[in-house]
Amino acid sequence: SAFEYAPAPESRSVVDIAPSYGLFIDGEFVEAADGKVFKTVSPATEEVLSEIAQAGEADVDRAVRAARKAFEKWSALPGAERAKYLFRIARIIQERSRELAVLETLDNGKPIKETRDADLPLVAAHFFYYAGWADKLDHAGFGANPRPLGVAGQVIPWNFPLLMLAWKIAPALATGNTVVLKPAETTPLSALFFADICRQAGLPKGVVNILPGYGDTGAALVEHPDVNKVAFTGSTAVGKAIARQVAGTDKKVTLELGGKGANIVFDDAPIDQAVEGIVTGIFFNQGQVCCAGSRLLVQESIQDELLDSLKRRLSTLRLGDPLDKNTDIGAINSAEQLSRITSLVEAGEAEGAERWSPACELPSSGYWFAPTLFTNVTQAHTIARHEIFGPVLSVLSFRTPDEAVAKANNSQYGLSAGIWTEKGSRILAVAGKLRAGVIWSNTFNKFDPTSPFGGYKESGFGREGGRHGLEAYLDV
Ligand code: TXE
Repeated sequence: SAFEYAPAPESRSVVDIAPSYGLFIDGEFVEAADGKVFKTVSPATEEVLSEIAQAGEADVDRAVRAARKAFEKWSALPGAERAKYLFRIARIIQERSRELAVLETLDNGKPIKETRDADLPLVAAHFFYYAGWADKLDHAGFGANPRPLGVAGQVIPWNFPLLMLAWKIAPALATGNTVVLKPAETTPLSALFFADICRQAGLPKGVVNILPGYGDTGAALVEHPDVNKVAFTGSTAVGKAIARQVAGTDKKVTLELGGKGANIVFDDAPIDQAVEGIVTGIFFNQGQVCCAGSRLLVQESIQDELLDSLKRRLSTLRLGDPLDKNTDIGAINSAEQLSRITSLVEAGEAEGAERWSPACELPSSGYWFAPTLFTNVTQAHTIARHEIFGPVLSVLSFRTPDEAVAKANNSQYGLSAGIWTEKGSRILAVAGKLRAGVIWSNTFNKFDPTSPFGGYKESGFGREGGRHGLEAYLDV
């Protein structure tokens, strides 16, 4: 039977959510030109959190104009001056991190343990890191005096709302561009709080504009003739549509799309450590992670032992109130995402894979999915090929390193992979053959602003993070 819960009132009161929010254009919160609004709900309870202005084409135009006007002065500022604003923003994020973590958990459904210990520290770290580059662009290896592109139109998803904002906005501002950003329709709140932080930091008007809305708002932004650079993170289908939309224009584009990461465990791997890495790889953020290790490739000789340990570990995971500090598995972000996960899991069962979940009660309201493991999976199965974007792990086995590499690379995607072995030489040999943008060894889902992130194949192109992340925002 399902259980009822009320979110812990104590942590809920950390953040003050207004009943309604406007669009953030030219330094002001304003209504949409056509007066349209939509609601954002807590996926854990389905409680309405706030009513949000929904940007239409006229608002996109207004925001792009504001960004264009601001670009003249912002791009002309000495890098050291831009750095001061970015450092200020980074410090305010740190100061307000409790509030932001609770807000993000409410709007997204992910456990507070994650927003507090992963999302928020990384968000601040990205602003600090790119603040440091702002006055050193001549030394970034792109030749003397690289120039900003102009107005960046940025469209982000709902799985790491504030972190994706940081990945997009920090390098854009450091390099002297101005920004119009569209957050995802299910998670607009942290971007609107960020707008408030920009005001608090005294950022000049128009440098950052935030336009909540749906896909049509994103498409209008991508389409706008005065947008010089498009940065998108989201589904491969929309990424392809955007690539078609900008084809033949002078817009530069970077796309960060889906994945089907292989987590490869060799027979000499430290099993306990590998089990932790497998769990982090697929259950972090309920598996709604583009670089999730959603395919476990395990060497045949240790498969039984590893699966026993993994099942024992999964039985200890706590699913429930995302605001509870002990929660490991929170809510799925939306009813739509839950139904996508459910239908892919049903396909897995229909095609003959064996489904297993630990005993686990799901709350009676909100969007929830139990941690799920599939064995007897073949490479042809839907659940081995499609990005599920949920807490669902498909287990496959291999005998030799070459077979592991072949199976790992047998995907339309190429975003991430993990290698678990005690042999350093094997890590290097296998990593060299994997077609994936990010490869972890003996760990998974570790992020750092100094390191570039991005995909091979249909996982997209361009890199975010690190020195490479600057290049996407510069004419060099
Ligand atoms: O993505 P969308 P959805 C994958 C994941 C998931 C699936 C669908 O597999 O199950 O995509 O998720 C905006 N022009 N990823 O439907 O639609 C949209 O408003 C411009 C992987 O949520 O791609 C939102 O802001 N923008 C992923 C953003 O695009 C458009 C993260 C992402 O939404 C648009 C999310 C259009 N035509 C989902 N249509 C990752 N790479 O991390 C929608 N949008």
